[in-house]
Amino acid sequence: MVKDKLLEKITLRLNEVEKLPKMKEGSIIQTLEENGLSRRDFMKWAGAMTATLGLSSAFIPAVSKAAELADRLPVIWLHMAECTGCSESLLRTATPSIDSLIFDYISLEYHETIMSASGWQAEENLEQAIEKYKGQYILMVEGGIPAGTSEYFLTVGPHGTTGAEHCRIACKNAAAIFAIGTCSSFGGIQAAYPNPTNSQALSKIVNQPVINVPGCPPSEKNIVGNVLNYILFGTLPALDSYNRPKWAYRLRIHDLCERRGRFDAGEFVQHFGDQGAKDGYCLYKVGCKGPYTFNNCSQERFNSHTSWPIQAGHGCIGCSEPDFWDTMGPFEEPLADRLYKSVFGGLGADATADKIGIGVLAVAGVAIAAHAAVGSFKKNKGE
Ligand code: FSX
Ligand code: SF4
Ligand code: F3S
Repeated sequence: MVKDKLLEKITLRLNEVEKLPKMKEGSIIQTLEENGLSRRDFMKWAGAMTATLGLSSAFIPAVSKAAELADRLPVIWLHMAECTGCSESLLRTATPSIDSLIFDYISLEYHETIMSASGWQAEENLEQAIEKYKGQYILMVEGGIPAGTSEYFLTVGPHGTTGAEHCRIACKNAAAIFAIGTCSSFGGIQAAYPNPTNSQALSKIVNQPVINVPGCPPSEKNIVGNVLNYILFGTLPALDSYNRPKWAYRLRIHDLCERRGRFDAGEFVQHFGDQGAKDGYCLYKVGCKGPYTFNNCSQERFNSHTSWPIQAGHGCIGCSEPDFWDTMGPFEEPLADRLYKSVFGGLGADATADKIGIGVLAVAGVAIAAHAAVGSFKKNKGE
């Protein structure tokens, strides 16, 4: 019943979006075919994306339709203080994934990395895009934003307009605003202590709702999924207390980790390069912050779904959490008794990870929870 109502709502919304003028030549299917991908690949992708968005298989046709209509909603993408890793992760790939091809297919009206215009012409393009698509465009902002009396640390274009001012102007007429990457969501590395440029999150610069899509960088699925989600629903998705869409950030890395069985069995890498590392043991003792980090990396992975940090043999460094540069380091040591304040607040993440363990950490100063204690007990016994 609820499903039918939702499907009906989505169908109405997609019909409305379909009436908007088409802004690209050809179709997404043609684009995919030109890149050696078939309709069958596309439907397989739509199935996976539907599941990622937390929808049942009854929604697959709607999700594929939303992808086909991705050229109807103009996107303006601004760069602030950042490394451009977010854009790069999506765009620079030898074998483009369907996600990155869909991103290509989206009507990117303004994106400084990939457009040919520069200087006055670029400024003019931005002004025109904002004017022409007033109230209709999706705004994506990448990078931290120097604020307050430090605004001038970031000026963009020949007028010397500050980054913060660019954001304020572009946000004013946007239909939806996404902070792409941890820098734009929470300030990022620029905001790490002592934050010399007073870099801030986009949500601190504007008084409008901002959907945070953190990660340094976020996966291509999490970026494209947000566009599709907006096409499907036309409203804000359900968000957690850090304004991250729950469909992507509701679970901890630790909950979805392929090494979780090793954690539960007390099998830990003690040093990089040891036998445990070769055998895929848990990386907690060499600094993994998966128990404190909310993201879907193990499911979506990076570089066209190739791999993700833990699969590659390094612990999660907590890159989708606020202030992770300051609070999660040193990256190759456990947090031990320095507890990280998660979305659950206070001891939340640790409490669910292992309450007893925290007691052990605090009292004995040992690096990990009861699992670790049991693990080393077993090991010693074995030895
Ligand atoms: Fe870089 Fe985007 Fe990190 Fe920041 O990412 S990948 S520094 S989140 O703003 O380019
Ligand atoms: Fe995976 Fe890290 Fe949790 Fe170990 S601590 S199970 S490596 S997320
Ligand atoms: Fe970042 Fe951890 Fe994923 S470091 S990329 S949130 S595994």
